[in-house]
Amino acid sequence: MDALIIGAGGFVGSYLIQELNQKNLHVGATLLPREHIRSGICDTFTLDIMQENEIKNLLRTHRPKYIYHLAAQSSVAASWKNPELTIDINIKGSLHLLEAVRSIPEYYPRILLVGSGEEYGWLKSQAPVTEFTPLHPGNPYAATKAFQNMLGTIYAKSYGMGIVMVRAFNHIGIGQAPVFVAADFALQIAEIEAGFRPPVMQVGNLTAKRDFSDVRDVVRAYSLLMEKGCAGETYNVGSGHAVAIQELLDILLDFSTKSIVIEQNPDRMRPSDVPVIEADISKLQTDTGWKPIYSLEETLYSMLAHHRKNFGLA
Ligand code: A2R
Repeated sequence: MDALIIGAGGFVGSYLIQELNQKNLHVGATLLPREHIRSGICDTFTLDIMQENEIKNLLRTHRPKYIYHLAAQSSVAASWKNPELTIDINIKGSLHLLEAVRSIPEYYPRILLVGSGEEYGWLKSQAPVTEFTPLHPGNPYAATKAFQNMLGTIYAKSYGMGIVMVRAFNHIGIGQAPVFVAADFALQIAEIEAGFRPPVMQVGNLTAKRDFSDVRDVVRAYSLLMEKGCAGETYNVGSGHAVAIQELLDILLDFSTKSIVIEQNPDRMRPSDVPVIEADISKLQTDTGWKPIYSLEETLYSMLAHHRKNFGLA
Protein backbone atom coordinates (compact mmCIF):
# COMPACT_ATOMS: atom_id res chain seq x y z
CA MET A 1 0.00 0.00 0.00
CA ASP A 2 1.32 3.46 -0.90
CA ALA A 3 -0.96 5.72 1.12
CA LEU A 4 -3.31 5.17 4.06
CA ILE A 5 -5.95 7.76 4.89
CA ILE A 6 -7.12 7.48 8.50
CA GLY A 7 -10.61 8.94 8.94
CA ALA A 8 -11.47 8.80 5.24
CA GLY A 9 -15.23 8.63 5.79
CA GLY A 10 -15.56 12.37 6.43
CA PHE A 11 -15.70 15.41 4.20
CA VAL A 12 -12.04 15.67 3.16
CA GLY A 13 -11.43 11.91 2.86
CA SER A 14 -13.30 11.33 -0.39
CA TYR A 15 -11.51 14.26 -2.05
CA LEU A 16 -8.14 13.04 -0.84
CA ILE A 17 -8.82 9.53 -2.19
CA GLN A 18 -9.53 11.10 -5.62
CA GLU A 19 -6.39 13.21 -5.46
CA LEU A 20 -4.17 10.23 -4.61
CA ASN A 21 -5.88 7.99 -7.15
CA GLN A 22 -5.05 10.57 -9.81
CA LYS A 23 -1.41 10.12 -8.85
CA ASN A 24 -1.79 6.36 -9.41
CA LEU A 25 -1.06 5.54 -5.77
CA HIS A 26 -2.42 2.37 -4.17
CA VAL A 27 -4.70 3.89 -1.52
CA GLY A 28 -6.15 2.44 1.68
CA ALA A 29 -8.85 4.21 3.66
CA THR A 30 -10.06 3.66 7.20
CA LEU A 31 -13.72 4.11 8.09
CA LEU A 32 -15.77 3.86 11.26
CA PRO A 33 -18.12 0.84 11.31
CA ARG A 34 -21.15 2.98 10.37
CA GLU A 35 -19.38 4.73 7.45
CA HIS A 36 -19.34 3.83 3.74
CA ILE A 37 -17.62 5.20 0.65
CA ARG A 38 -18.12 4.49 -3.05
CA SER A 39 -16.90 0.93 -3.65
CA GLY A 40 -13.93 0.14 -5.86
CA ILE A 41 -12.05 3.43 -5.42
CA CYS A 42 -9.59 2.11 -2.81
CA ASP A 43 -9.09 -0.59 -0.19
CA THR A 44 -11.13 0.02 2.95
CA PHE A 45 -10.58 -0.98 6.56
CA THR A 46 -12.71 -0.52 9.65
CA LEU A 47 -10.81 1.42 12.31
CA ASP A 48 -11.59 3.29 15.48
CA ILE A 49 -8.51 5.38 16.27
CA MET A 50 -9.32 5.04 19.97
CA GLN A 51 -8.38 1.34 19.70
CA GLU A 52 -4.58 1.42 19.73
CA ASN A 53 -4.24 -2.24 18.76
CA GLU A 54 -6.41 -1.81 15.66
CA ILE A 55 -4.11 0.86 14.27
CA LYS A 56 -0.99 -1.12 15.19
CA ASN A 57 -2.27 -4.25 13.41
CA LEU A 58 -3.28 -2.33 10.31
CA LEU A 59 0.09 -0.59 9.99
CA ARG A 60 2.08 -3.73 10.75
CA THR A 61 0.24 -5.64 8.01
CA HIS A 62 0.23 -3.01 5.25
CA ARG A 63 3.18 -0.72 6.09
CA PRO A 64 1.88 2.26 4.07
CA LYS A 65 4.59 4.70 2.93
CA TYR A 66 2.36 7.70 3.49
CA ILE A 67 -0.16 8.14 6.31
CA TYR A 68 -2.70 10.95 6.16
CA HIS A 69 -4.30 11.43 9.58
CA LEU A 70 -7.72 13.03 9.12
CA ALA A 71 -9.66 11.22 11.86
CA ALA A 72 -11.06 13.75 14.28
CA GLN A 73 -14.01 15.25 16.01
CA SER A 74 -13.83 18.22 13.67
CA SER A 75 -16.69 20.49 14.68
CA VAL A 76 -15.98 23.53 16.89
CA ALA A 77 -19.63 23.63 17.98
CA ALA A 78 -19.55 19.94 19.00
CA SER A 79 -16.32 20.55 20.92
CA TRP A 80 -18.12 23.07 23.14
CA LYS A 81 -20.91 20.56 23.74
CA ASN A 82 -18.62 17.57 24.37
CA PRO A 83 -15.03 18.66 25.04
CA GLU A 84 -14.07 15.31 26.56
CA LEU A 85 -14.93 13.36 23.42
CA THR A 86 -13.04 15.90 21.31
CA ILE A 87 -9.97 15.57 23.55
CA ASP A 88 -10.14 11.77 23.41
CA ILE A 89 -10.39 11.48 19.63
CA ASN A 90 -8.15 14.36 18.60
CA ILE A 91 -5.38 13.97 21.16
CA LYS A 92 -5.37 10.35 22.26
CA GLY A 93 -6.22 9.22 18.71
CA SER A 94 -3.18 11.03 17.28
CA LEU A 95 -0.98 9.68 20.07
CA HIS A 96 -2.15 6.15 19.27
CA LEU A 97 -1.11 6.63 15.64
CA LEU A 98 2.35 7.99 16.51
CA GLU A 99 3.00 5.29 19.10
CA ALA A 100 1.79 2.59 16.71
CA VAL A 101 4.25 3.74 14.04
CA ARG A 102 7.06 3.91 16.59
CA SER A 103 6.35 0.37 17.80
CA ILE A 104 6.97 -1.20 14.38
CA PRO A 105 10.63 -2.07 13.73
CA GLU A 106 12.34 -0.54 10.68
CA TYR A 107 9.22 1.39 9.66
CA TYR A 108 9.68 5.04 8.66
CA PRO A 109 6.55 6.32 6.91
CA ARG A 110 5.81 9.95 6.11
CA ILE A 111 2.88 11.15 8.26
CA LEU A 112 0.68 14.19 7.70
CA LEU A 113 -1.11 15.41 10.83
CA VAL A 114 -4.00 17.69 9.93
CA GLY A 115 -4.53 20.56 12.35
CA SER A 116 -6.47 23.77 12.04
CA GLY A 117 -6.16 27.53 11.56
CA GLU A 118 -8.37 27.70 14.67
CA GLU A 119 -5.23 26.86 16.68
CA TYR A 120 -4.06 30.49 16.40
CA GLY A 121 -7.22 31.63 18.18
CA TRP A 122 -7.25 34.97 19.95
CA LEU A 123 -4.96 37.09 17.82
CA LYS A 124 -3.55 40.44 18.93
CA SER A 125 -3.36 41.68 15.37
CA GLN A 126 -5.57 41.08 12.37
CA ALA A 127 -2.52 40.50 10.16
CA PRO A 128 -2.17 37.15 8.40
CA VAL A 129 -0.82 34.48 10.73
CA THR A 130 2.47 32.79 9.99
CA GLU A 131 3.43 29.42 11.40
CA PHE A 132 5.41 31.29 14.09
CA THR A 133 2.45 33.30 15.38
CA PRO A 134 1.86 32.29 19.03
CA LEU A 135 -1.12 29.98 19.57
CA HIS A 136 -4.04 31.15 21.73
CA PRO A 137 -6.76 28.58 20.95
CA GLY A 138 -10.24 30.01 21.46
CA ASN A 139 -12.26 26.79 21.78
CA PRO A 140 -11.79 23.16 22.88
CA TYR A 141 -11.41 21.86 19.30
CA ALA A 142 -8.63 24.36 18.59
CA ALA A 143 -6.85 23.40 21.82
CA THR A 144 -6.83 19.72 20.84
CA LYS A 145 -5.38 20.51 17.42
CA ALA A 146 -2.69 22.72 18.99
CA PHE A 147 -1.76 19.82 21.26
CA GLN A 148 -1.67 17.42 18.29
CA ASN A 149 0.70 19.82 16.54
CA MET A 150 3.01 19.95 19.56
CA LEU A 151 2.98 16.17 19.83
CA GLY A 152 3.85 15.82 16.13
CA THR A 153 6.69 18.32 16.45
CA ILE A 154 8.08 16.55 19.53
CA TYR A 155 7.90 13.09 17.93
CA ALA A 156 9.50 14.32 14.70
CA LYS A 157 12.37 16.02 16.53
CA SER A 158 12.89 13.46 19.30
CA TYR A 159 12.44 10.23 17.35
CA GLY A 160 13.40 11.40 13.85
CA MET A 161 9.94 10.54 12.50
CA GLY A 162 8.82 11.87 9.09
CA ILE A 163 5.91 13.89 10.45
CA VAL A 164 4.65 17.02 8.68
CA MET A 165 1.99 19.13 10.38
CA VAL A 166 -0.57 21.30 8.64
CA ARG A 167 -2.86 24.00 9.97
CA ALA A 168 -5.78 23.94 7.58
CA PHE A 169 -7.98 27.00 7.47
CA ASN A 170 -11.69 26.73 6.56
CA HIS A 171 -12.25 24.47 3.59
CA ILE A 172 -15.54 24.10 1.80
CA GLY A 173 -17.14 22.09 -1.00
CA ILE A 174 -19.85 19.64 -1.98
CA GLY A 175 -20.50 17.04 0.70
CA GLN A 176 -19.59 19.17 3.73
CA ALA A 177 -21.92 18.70 6.71
CA PRO A 178 -24.29 21.63 7.27
CA VAL A 179 -22.86 22.24 10.77
CA PHE A 180 -20.29 24.32 8.87
CA VAL A 181 -21.35 27.78 7.81
CA ALA A 182 -20.99 27.73 4.00
CA ALA A 183 -22.60 24.29 3.71
CA ASP A 184 -25.41 25.40 6.02
CA PHE A 185 -26.12 28.57 4.02
CA ALA A 186 -26.08 26.75 0.67
CA LEU A 187 -28.48 24.11 1.98
CA GLN A 188 -30.87 26.67 3.52
CA ILE A 189 -31.04 28.62 0.24
CA ALA A 190 -31.73 25.49 -1.82
CA GLU A 191 -34.42 24.41 0.66
CA ILE A 192 -36.05 27.83 0.38
CA GLU A 193 -35.92 27.68 -3.42
CA ALA A 194 -37.47 24.20 -3.34
CA GLY A 195 -40.25 25.44 -1.04
CA PHE A 196 -39.17 23.20 1.85
CA ARG A 197 -38.83 26.16 4.23
CA PRO A 198 -40.15 29.74 4.39
CA PRO A 199 -37.91 32.41 2.79
CA VAL A 200 -36.16 33.20 6.08
CA MET A 201 -32.53 32.26 6.62
CA GLN A 202 -31.21 31.54 10.11
CA VAL A 203 -27.69 32.86 10.64
CA GLY A 204 -25.16 33.29 13.46
CA ASN A 205 -22.32 35.80 13.75
CA LEU A 206 -21.81 37.40 10.33
CA THR A 207 -18.93 39.70 11.28
CA ALA A 208 -16.27 37.03 11.89
CA LYS A 209 -13.73 36.81 9.06
CA ARG A 210 -12.33 33.47 7.97
CA ASP A 211 -9.97 32.17 5.29
CA PHE A 212 -11.96 29.86 2.97
CA SER A 213 -10.49 27.45 0.39
CA ASP A 214 -11.97 24.85 -1.93
CA VAL A 215 -11.44 21.38 -0.48
CA ARG A 216 -9.97 20.22 -3.83
CA ASP A 217 -7.22 22.82 -3.48
CA VAL A 218 -6.67 21.75 0.12
CA VAL A 219 -6.15 18.05 -0.64
CA ARG A 220 -3.73 18.99 -3.42
CA ALA A 221 -1.74 20.94 -0.84
CA TYR A 222 -1.77 17.92 1.51
CA SER A 223 -0.43 15.63 -1.18
CA LEU A 224 2.31 18.12 -2.11
CA LEU A 225 3.28 18.55 1.54
CA MET A 226 3.47 14.80 1.95
CA GLU A 227 6.07 14.75 -0.85
CA LYS A 228 7.88 18.02 -0.26
CA GLY A 229 7.15 19.26 3.29
CA CYS A 230 10.01 19.26 5.81
CA ALA A 231 9.68 16.73 8.64
CA GLY A 232 8.98 18.38 11.99
CA GLU A 233 7.64 21.50 10.30
CA THR A 234 4.17 23.04 10.30
CA TYR A 235 2.49 24.57 7.24
CA ASN A 236 -0.54 26.82 6.98
CA VAL A 237 -2.97 25.70 4.27
CA GLY A 238 -5.45 28.39 3.27
CA SER A 239 -6.27 30.92 0.58
CA GLY A 240 -4.28 33.73 2.21
CA HIS A 241 -7.38 35.95 2.16
CA ALA A 242 -10.02 36.28 4.92
CA VAL A 243 -13.63 37.16 4.07
CA ALA A 244 -16.47 38.05 6.44
CA ILE A 245 -19.20 35.44 6.84
CA GLN A 246 -21.51 38.25 5.67
CA GLU A 247 -19.62 38.33 2.34
CA LEU A 248 -19.99 34.61 1.93
CA LEU A 249 -23.71 34.95 2.61
CA ASP A 250 -23.98 37.82 0.11
CA ILE A 251 -22.30 35.77 -2.64
CA LEU A 252 -24.76 32.92 -2.08
CA LEU A 253 -27.76 35.28 -1.86
CA ASP A 254 -26.73 36.80 -5.21
CA PHE A 255 -27.05 33.33 -6.76
CA SER A 256 -30.50 32.78 -5.24
CA THR A 257 -33.67 32.90 -7.30
CA LYS A 258 -35.78 33.90 -4.25
CA SER A 259 -35.93 37.02 -2.11
CA ILE A 260 -34.73 35.92 1.33
CA VAL A 261 -34.99 37.55 4.77
CA ILE A 262 -32.04 37.12 7.17
CA GLU A 263 -32.75 36.32 10.82
CA GLN A 264 -30.03 36.19 13.48
CA ASN A 265 -30.54 33.17 15.72
CA PRO A 266 -28.93 33.30 19.22
CA ASP A 267 -28.60 29.47 19.17
CA ARG A 268 -26.16 29.87 16.28
CA MET A 269 -23.84 32.24 18.18
CA ARG A 270 -20.80 30.60 19.79
CA PRO A 271 -19.71 31.27 23.41
CA SER A 272 -16.70 33.06 21.96
CA ASP A 273 -15.69 33.77 18.40
CA VAL A 274 -12.30 34.89 17.11
CA PRO A 275 -12.89 38.03 14.95
CA VAL A 276 -10.38 37.47 12.09
CA ILE A 277 -8.33 34.46 11.04
CA GLU A 278 -6.27 34.78 7.84
CA ALA A 279 -3.40 32.56 6.75
CA ASP A 280 0.04 33.60 5.59
CA ILE A 281 0.70 30.80 3.08
CA SER A 282 4.17 31.82 1.90
CA LYS A 283 5.87 28.81 3.54
CA LEU A 284 3.54 26.37 1.78
CA GLN A 285 4.01 28.15 -1.53
CA THR A 286 7.80 28.36 -1.23
CA ASP A 287 8.28 24.71 -0.28
CA THR A 288 5.72 23.13 -2.63
CA GLY A 289 4.83 25.66 -5.37
CA TRP A 290 1.11 25.22 -4.47
CA LYS A 291 -1.43 27.77 -5.68
CA PRO A 292 -5.22 27.67 -5.25
CA ILE A 293 -7.20 27.01 -8.44
CA TYR A 294 -10.86 27.51 -7.44
CA SER A 295 -12.43 30.90 -6.64
CA LEU A 296 -14.76 31.31 -3.66
CA GLU A 297 -17.67 32.17 -6.00
CA GLU A 298 -17.07 29.02 -8.06
CA THR A 299 -16.98 26.79 -4.99
CA LEU A 300 -20.07 28.33 -3.36
CA TYR A 301 -21.98 28.09 -6.63
CA SER A 302 -21.08 24.40 -7.00
CA MET A 303 -22.37 23.72 -3.46
CA LEU A 304 -25.68 25.44 -4.14
CA ALA A 305 -26.02 23.77 -7.56
CA HIS A 306 -25.45 20.37 -5.93
CA HIS A 307 -28.38 20.88 -3.51
CA ARG A 308 -30.58 22.27 -6.27
CA LYS A 309 -29.92 19.13 -8.31
CA ASN A 310 -30.76 16.91 -5.32
CA PHE A 311 -34.04 18.80 -4.88
CA GLY A 312 -34.88 18.42 -8.58
CA LEU A 313 -34.42 22.17 -9.27
CA ALA A 314 -31.63 22.01 -11.85
O1 A2R B 1 -17.28 12.03 13.57
P1 A2R B 1 -17.70 11.15 12.40
O2 A2R B 1 -18.60 10.05 12.80
O3 A2R B 1 -18.17 11.94 11.23
O4 A2R B 1 -16.36 10.37 11.92
C1 A2R B 1 -15.19 11.13 11.65
C2 A2R B 1 -13.95 10.28 11.83
N1 A2R B 1 -13.74 9.91 13.22
C3 A2R B 1 -13.01 8.85 13.57
N2 A2R B 1 -12.28 7.97 12.84
C4 A2R B 1 -11.66 7.00 13.50
N3 A2R B 1 -11.72 6.82 14.83
C5 A2R B 1 -12.44 7.68 15.59
N4 A2R B 1 -12.49 7.49 16.92
C6 A2R B 1 -13.11 8.75 14.97
N5 A2R B 1 -13.92 9.75 15.41
C7 A2R B 1 -14.28 10.44 14.34
O5 A2R B 1 -12.94 11.08 11.27
C8 A2R B 1 -15.02 11.48 10.19
O6 A2R B 1 -15.41 10.44 9.34
C9 A2R B 1 -13.50 11.68 10.09
C10 A2R B 1 -13.12 13.14 10.06
O7 A2R B 1 -13.85 13.71 9.04
P2 A2R B 1 -14.68 15.07 9.21
O8 A2R B 1 -15.20 15.20 10.59
O9 A2R B 1 -15.64 15.14 8.09
O10 A2R B 1 -13.54 16.13 9.04
P3 A2R B 1 -12.95 16.70 7.65
O11 A2R B 1 -13.68 17.93 7.32
O12 A2R B 1 -12.89 15.60 6.66
O13 A2R B 1 -11.52 17.16 8.10
C11 A2R B 1 -10.41 16.27 8.08
C12 A2R B 1 -9.38 16.76 9.08
C13 A2R B 1 -9.88 16.73 10.52
O14 A2R B 1 -8.80 16.31 11.32
C14 A2R B 1 -10.26 18.15 10.84
O15 A2R B 1 -10.18 18.43 12.21
C15 A2R B 1 -9.22 18.91 10.02
O16 A2R B 1 -9.08 18.14 8.83
O17 A2R B 1 -9.66 20.19 9.68
